[in-house]
Amino acid sequence: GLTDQEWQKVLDTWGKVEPDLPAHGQEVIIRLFQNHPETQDKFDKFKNLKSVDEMRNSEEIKKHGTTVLTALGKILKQKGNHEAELKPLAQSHANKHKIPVKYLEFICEIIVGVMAEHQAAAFGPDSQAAMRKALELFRNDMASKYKELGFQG
Ligand code: BLA
Repeated sequence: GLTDQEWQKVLDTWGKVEPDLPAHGQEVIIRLFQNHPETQDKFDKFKNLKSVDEMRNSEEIKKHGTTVLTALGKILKQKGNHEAELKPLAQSHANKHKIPVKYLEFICEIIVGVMAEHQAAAFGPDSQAAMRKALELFRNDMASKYKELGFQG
C-alpha cells in the first residue's frame, strides 16, 4: 500500500488535473492509440478514426477520456479502499470489453506521462513515484478481480 504522505501527493496532483479532465483525457486516449495501435481495435466506435487530426476533432474521444479520468479519480480518492468502484469496472472490462492487464499498464504509463507534461510544476519525482504506486495498486487489484472472474487478462 501507500503511506498517508504518498496518498497526499497523489491527491494533490490529481487536484491539479481535475479542472481540465477533458483535455487530459483526450490526450491520454490519443497517445494510447498512437503508441499502442492494437488498443484502438478494442473500441468499435473508434475504429474509423485514422489520423491524429480525426482523433483531435472527435468529441467522442474527449468524452471517453473524461469518463476514464473521472472513474480513475473516484478510485484514487478511495486511497486503496476501492472495492466498490473496482468491482463493476473489472466485470465490464473482463466480460465485455476484454481488456488485458497489459493494456492497463500502457494507459497508466501514458497517464503519468501526460500529467508530467501538463503539470510539470506540481508533479515532481516524489509525486510521480507516488502516482505510479497508486496506479500499480489499481492494476494489481484489477488483475486479481480478473482472475476471480476467470479472465486471463
Ligand atoms: C469503458 N472504461 C469504460 C467505462 C469506464 C472506464 C468507467 C464505462 C463504464 C464501463 O463500461 O465499465 C474506465 N477506462 C476506465 C479506467 C481506465 C480506462 C479507469 O482506460 C484506466 C485507468 N479500458 C481500459 C483500457 C482500455 C479500455 C486500457 O482500461 C483499452 C485499451 C477500453 N473502456 C474500454 C472500452 C469501453 C470502456 C472498449 C467501452 C467504450 C464504449 O463503447 O463506450
